[in-house]
Amino acid sequence: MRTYLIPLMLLAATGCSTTETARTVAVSDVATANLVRADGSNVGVATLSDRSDGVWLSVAAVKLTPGTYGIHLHAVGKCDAPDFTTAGPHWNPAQKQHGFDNPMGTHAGDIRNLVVNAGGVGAIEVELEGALYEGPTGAMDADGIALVIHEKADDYATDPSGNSGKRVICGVFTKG
Ligand SMILES: [Cu+2]
Ligand SMILES: [Zn+2]
Repeated sequence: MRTYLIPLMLLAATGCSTTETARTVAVSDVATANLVRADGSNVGVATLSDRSDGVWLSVAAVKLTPGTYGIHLHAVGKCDAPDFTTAGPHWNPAQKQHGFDNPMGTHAGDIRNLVVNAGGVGAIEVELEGALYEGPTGAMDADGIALVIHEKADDYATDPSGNSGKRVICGVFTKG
């Protein structure tokens, strides 16, 4: 009888320690972006969420070449192929310089490099600290916002673009 009780107690303790606490996050609005290459092929999706705990960006991209790539929010919601220059510079409502390692940085649109695994999948979820979702200085302002993935890694220092090369993938965020 006694040897039978011990494993039951252990099970109960394990059950308690692995129970996840549900965290309530209110979402006011979500904007989504289809991520496309210059040839129009779709490689994934990004979302911008206006949440009670901040503005969050999530990206899930597939069919990419394994590696590390610069990824930013660019100031204009316009992705004209083939070079996607219509997306404008990095989103920068606070008039800062580029880069996490730049003492004069960073742009609100600066994001840590996207690491694409051996299966060709690159995914992130990050809080855009201090960012506003909408309004004149918000992400979803009058001229919108776009996500851009580049041909090489961001060096986190070179102003204004992190020396990450060509714009390879682009997506315009739209509400709803
Ligand atoms: Cu960029
Ligand atoms: Zn930047």
